[in-house]
Amino acid sequence: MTTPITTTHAIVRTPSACFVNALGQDATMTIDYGLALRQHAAYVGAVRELGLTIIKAAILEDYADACFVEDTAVVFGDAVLVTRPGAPSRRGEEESIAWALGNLGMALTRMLPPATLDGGDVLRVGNTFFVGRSDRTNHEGISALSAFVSHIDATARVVVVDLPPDLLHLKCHASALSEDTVLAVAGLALDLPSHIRRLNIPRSEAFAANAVAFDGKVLIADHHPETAAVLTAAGFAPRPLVTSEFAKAAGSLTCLSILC
Ligand code: CIR
Repeated sequence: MTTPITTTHAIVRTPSACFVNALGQDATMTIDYGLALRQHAAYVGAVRELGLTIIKAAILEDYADACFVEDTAVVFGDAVLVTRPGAPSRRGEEESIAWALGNLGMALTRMLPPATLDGGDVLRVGNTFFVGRSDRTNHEGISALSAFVSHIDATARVVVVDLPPDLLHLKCHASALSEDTVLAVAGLALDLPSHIRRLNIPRSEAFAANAVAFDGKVLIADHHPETAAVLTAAGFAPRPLVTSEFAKAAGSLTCLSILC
């Protein structure tokens, strides 16, 4: 059976002042915290306009990367795998996210050591889960994901994708636009089921492959005209958004929310 997915909410978290110390920054760049707050507020407004109810998780003063909530949970229907993030400095972020998801009545499964997995490595398309094996997501984390999904849906499939060392997460280069459509950088190897439609974008616009989609509307990174054209031609409504301060910390659009 395929679990019907009903998405109604988005969990987000405002970055705290220590966001300027977030992982993944290029030494030549500096995060402007005031601008990051404005961009985050615009992102939250755009997600709300998609039609989702916003839940704000507690701000964490001591966690530089805590705004990237996606990495702390994998949602499948009304069940959640609370992850153990791959970066040691991020462990603990998941507690307040688990609390928020539990408050929504979702069934929580906890990932235990030595497993690590970042939600940014998990691309769900229908009941197929592609998972990036990366610096953040290890073999045990993938096993925990497999156990979680098969417990919910015996027909669900987990497909491992080995990532090149320069790719932080699988979803840096692909994201789901609906239950049967994927947006991906051309050339990314994904063994998609035959009923899944794949929309390719050029490598030159790779950053835009990570898009937040709901109900036919798609938030994409600003200044990616070819991606916008591909989406429009396929019947989606792209909405460009500026998230430059988050990109400086290797964050893209899906990282900033958990749809549930
Ligand atoms: C990190 O390195 O963990 C953060 N600076 C960026 C996380 C981005 N998350 C995501 O793509 N899901």
